[in-house]
Amino acid sequence: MLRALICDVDGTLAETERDGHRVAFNRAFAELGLPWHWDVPKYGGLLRVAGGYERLLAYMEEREDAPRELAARERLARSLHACKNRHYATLIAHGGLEPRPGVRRLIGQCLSQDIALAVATTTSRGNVEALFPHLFGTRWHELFRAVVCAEDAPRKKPDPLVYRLAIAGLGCRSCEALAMEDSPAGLAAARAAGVACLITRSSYFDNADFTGAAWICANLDAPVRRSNTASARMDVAALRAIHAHTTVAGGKAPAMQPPGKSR
Ligand code: XBP
Ligand code: MG
Repeated sequence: MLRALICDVDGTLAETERDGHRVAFNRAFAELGLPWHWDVPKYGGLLRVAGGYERLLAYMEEREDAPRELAARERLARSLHACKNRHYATLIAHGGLEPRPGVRRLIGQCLSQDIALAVATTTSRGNVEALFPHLFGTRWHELFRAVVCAEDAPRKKPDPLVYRLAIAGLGCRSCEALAMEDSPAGLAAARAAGVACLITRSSYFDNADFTGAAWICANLDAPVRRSNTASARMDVAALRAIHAHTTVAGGKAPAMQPPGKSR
């Protein structure tokens, strides 16, 4: 039986990567006087590395003008990351990010129909605390039974740690939860923790391979049609139907996928 929905943040609840973190990284580069710039496709490639700090270190590998010594690189990455997170919070405060379609609706429906909510994210806690009041109001803490962030799970996705901690925080079994993700690393993390996973495609992972997902949709307002349910949009009935027909251990992908990728 479905008891909980575990939500990824970046790319899933809002397009935070393209319109938030990427923009904030570029402001941090400028603030620290670096001639570095991540355009939309460049940042897409860098997303193969989970974690903003780790992403900066990976980028320095390809830069001639990055510090040579590892310790100096780490110092610079720490400064840039802290600066980026400040710019990210400022950007949100100025109304730079909105929830993706259907996010607020589905969260509300889950709460009114006894589906507990948790967050499982690779992003830093400060970024969640900056974003969530904007997405869900100042009492957002009351919506989520567990909020697991980078500081809690230092081994980042695709490692399953963040999902294991979310399951523990929820107090349910992994087979009683459904994950909601937008990336292959997130899908792998959820599945490795024994949690079936619904994919809502974000701009950066529009064409990614999501074999093994319990369901794939363009966004939460897209129609859901499958043998055991037909909903105009992703709702609790659809979540329950998708969950009921999923076996993570068996690793089977659904036979059907809704057409279209409109967002
Ligand atoms: C999110 C991440 C994070 C964000 C930036 O992945 O990988 O690193 O890009 O946040 P997911 P930080 O959506 O799979 O959780 O800079 O705080 O790392
Ligand atoms: Mg994500």
